[in-house]
Amino acid sequence: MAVDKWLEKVKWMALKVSFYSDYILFVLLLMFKTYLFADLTGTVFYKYGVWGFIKNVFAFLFDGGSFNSVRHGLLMISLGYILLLSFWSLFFTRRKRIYILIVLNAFVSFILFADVVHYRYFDGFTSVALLLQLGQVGNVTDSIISLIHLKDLLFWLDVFLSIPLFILIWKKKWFSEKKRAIIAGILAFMVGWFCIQQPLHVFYQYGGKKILEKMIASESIYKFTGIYGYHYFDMKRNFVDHILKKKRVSEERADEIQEWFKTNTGDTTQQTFGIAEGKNLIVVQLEAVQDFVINRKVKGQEITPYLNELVNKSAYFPNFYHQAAQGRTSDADLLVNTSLYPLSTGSAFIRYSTNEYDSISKVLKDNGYLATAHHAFKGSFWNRNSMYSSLEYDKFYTKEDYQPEETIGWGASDTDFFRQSVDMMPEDKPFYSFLISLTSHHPYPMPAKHKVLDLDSINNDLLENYLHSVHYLDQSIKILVEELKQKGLWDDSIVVFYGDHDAKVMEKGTNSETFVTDDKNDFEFIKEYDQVPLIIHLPEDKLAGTYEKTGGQIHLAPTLLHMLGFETNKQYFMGTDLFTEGNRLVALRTGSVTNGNLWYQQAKDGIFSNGECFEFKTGQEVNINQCSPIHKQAQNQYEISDDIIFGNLIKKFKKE
Ligand code: GP9
Ligand code: MN
Repeated sequence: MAVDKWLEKVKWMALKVSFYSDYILFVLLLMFKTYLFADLTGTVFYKYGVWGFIKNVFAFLFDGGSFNSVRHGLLMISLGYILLLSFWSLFFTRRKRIYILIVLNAFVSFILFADVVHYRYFDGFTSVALLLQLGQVGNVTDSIISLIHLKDLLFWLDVFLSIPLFILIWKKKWFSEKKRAIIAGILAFMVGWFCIQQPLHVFYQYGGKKILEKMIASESIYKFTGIYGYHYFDMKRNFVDHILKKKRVSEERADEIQEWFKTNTGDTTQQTFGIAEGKNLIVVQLEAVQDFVINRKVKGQEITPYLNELVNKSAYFPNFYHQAAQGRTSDADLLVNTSLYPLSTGSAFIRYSTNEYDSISKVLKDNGYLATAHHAFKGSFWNRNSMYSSLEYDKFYTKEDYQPEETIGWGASDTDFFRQSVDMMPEDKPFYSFLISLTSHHPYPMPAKHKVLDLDSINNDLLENYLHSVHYLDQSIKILVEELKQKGLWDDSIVVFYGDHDAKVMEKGTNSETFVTDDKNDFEFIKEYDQVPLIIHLPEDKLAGTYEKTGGQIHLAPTLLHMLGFETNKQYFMGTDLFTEGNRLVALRTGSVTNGNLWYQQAKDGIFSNGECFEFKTGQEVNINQCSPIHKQAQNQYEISDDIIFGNLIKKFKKE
């Protein structure tokens, strides 16, 4: 009797399970594909092997109740996303549900497959921005085909196998099951929700929220949330910026902005216009190099002996400022190449990479130059793959293109990077090469053999390491210039060096403050904090000298293009030529601003009257109201720049 009852129960259970078998199979298949994805890309939980992967899913059952292995391996969160993606299919009749699951499976398989192929070629995963730019990529079909491996077909096998099933269900009436699984659907949703929220909650405690907000690198999001989570956050970011909170700029405002450009920019100077006509342009963005290292000695040793020599043969701007904000390196890049301000939050490279921009590369390309960008790091970092496609570089050389003999810190040593970049520069054609160095990246770890200066007297580890790495960079720049000379490019090019942003080594009240400011007044600290060197070398050392006037990264594009003999009044560049008369207005994106006579220092709370106003030359504090006009000017400029980016106005202006 009891046996019969049990048998009944088992039968009942089997029936239930068989009713959900399609859904269970769907979840299992996608979990397998999640693993396959990690395996093919060599990321996160590939190290477990298939068994290890499965064991990890259930580790919480044996592991003293701990969910850690599940969380760390991103299994729980991936399962959560699969459930949330599909739970609603359970609200349909079984026949429809199977159709839905087949389509969802094909859709996810396609995304995973595209991600694997993309990862092999570019590092990083596909994104909404990259999909929107597919048309601009040019003909890469051949290289895509060569990147597909046989094992990738595993993503598709079940999709193909499900096609006959699809037809079968379509044709056979017996398969049309009318029952719905509402409760199971709600349950799948709740489990999915928990599987996502629980690990996210833990990640947030380790600073995950910031990483998710900034979305600097697709891989770091993936490490937090798995591949489905990454796509979710990428889509969310795009949805918020481009649909939900899209800022519409009125026609009137657009006209007002165009008017502003007519009266405020586009001036040229007889002195430098066309001074380097027909020459190449090589721009080198130096990671975290601040101006205080130039001509600075410690116990008689120069920190940057080579740059100190170079400033004497070049146009050197000691009162030059970085204007980068949260987007750091990418912001400096935006400022220099597009002459627009960075956004106050996030990076325009990430949030608005598919916009139309005016840029050095575009102007030069239109005039027969070949434009290349070089950075020996992942192409997906700061969303450069997408942004550089918008800036229309002919080629972006990334980590994949360099074979460093030595790696330091984040990647290829600057010496290797510079040497190999020179090899990549074209022989004929005038060209524009934009190089971004990397070795001197915070926190500046340098191998002992590169710590050649005696800096013990400084008594500040971070600052010492920083100076060692800047010294190393200085010597790499020497090699770069020698290589350029050897190739006959030094006197055939404008070569520009500038620092991308502050180095985060200056801290008030510590010996780093005294080191940098030489015990001068408070204003010295403020000024030095964002000062980066600008060194422009022209063939035959033309224009060599020290230019004390103020300037910022936003002014470089018009300055350099004018030297090459190109007018910029048709471009929407917010900066103006650094060689025209007088000081330039330098608005830092922190809200501080100078015009060379006054310096407005923004308070942390952003309230104007809580800030400070200084006389630029003397460092004397003056009445705050004196700074009101430059503060207003800066605010006006940020608003114009933001509207251009939020409203993709350059595209609109160019169409008119
Ligand atoms: C990495 C490099 C560093 O690609 O640009 O970026 P940062 O952390 O300085 O913004
Ligand atoms: Mn940087």
